[in-house]
Amino acid sequence: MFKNHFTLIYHGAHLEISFVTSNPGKFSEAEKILNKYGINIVHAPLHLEEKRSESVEEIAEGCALRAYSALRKPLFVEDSGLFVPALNGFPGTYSAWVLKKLGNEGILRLLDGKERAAEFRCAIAFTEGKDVRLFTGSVRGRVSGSIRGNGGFGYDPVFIPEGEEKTFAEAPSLKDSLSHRARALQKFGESLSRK
Ligand code: ITT
Repeated sequence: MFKNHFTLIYHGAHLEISFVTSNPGKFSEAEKILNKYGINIVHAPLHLEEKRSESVEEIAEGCALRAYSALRKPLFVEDSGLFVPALNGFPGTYSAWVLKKLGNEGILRLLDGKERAAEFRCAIAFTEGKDVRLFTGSVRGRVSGSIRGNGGFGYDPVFIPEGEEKTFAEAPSLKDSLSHRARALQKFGESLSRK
């Protein structure tokens, strides 16, 4: 059913790891970074129901366990979102839904006249069936004044990472080194390649 899987040499044997996500943008970023650790990845495009929580860690953990019940093979999932302190953390773990309903234009409207600091957070949850291991990453920055750039996905056209002037969508290569996802994936890749 799923054509794409990670293949990793793990204790001298092949370990197949599926990345369960409905988001192709997440998948291609993960593929690029994990390949650097010798982990070949591909895709289990399931959409998992998420429990309500304000914590990306809690959501990722629950999704990993649900995905494992369905697939019964080593896998990881990832939950992420944009957290804006001036909006009390909104859209946070509701980021996917809010983007669908309001778009980036809506986020810009909500922030009109407000402090524009923002943070992307990501939690990766990996399981081989017994326990769940979490790897987190975040990046601070600000929401731009307008929608800029065509690269990336989601909120990339309105997010400028700290110390930079371009949005992630204008300079998608920035994401490989300093995005919330890149930082969590680096920890994950290092941990798996140490085994
Ligand atoms: P899953 O199937 O993996 O859950 P999803 O897109 O629904 O895919 P989430 O529930 O984790 O993923 O929602 C996170 C949303 O936050 C995502 O849809 C984007 O709108 C936004 N987001 C997360 N990471 C982002 C990034 O690197 N750049 C831009 N927007 C991002």
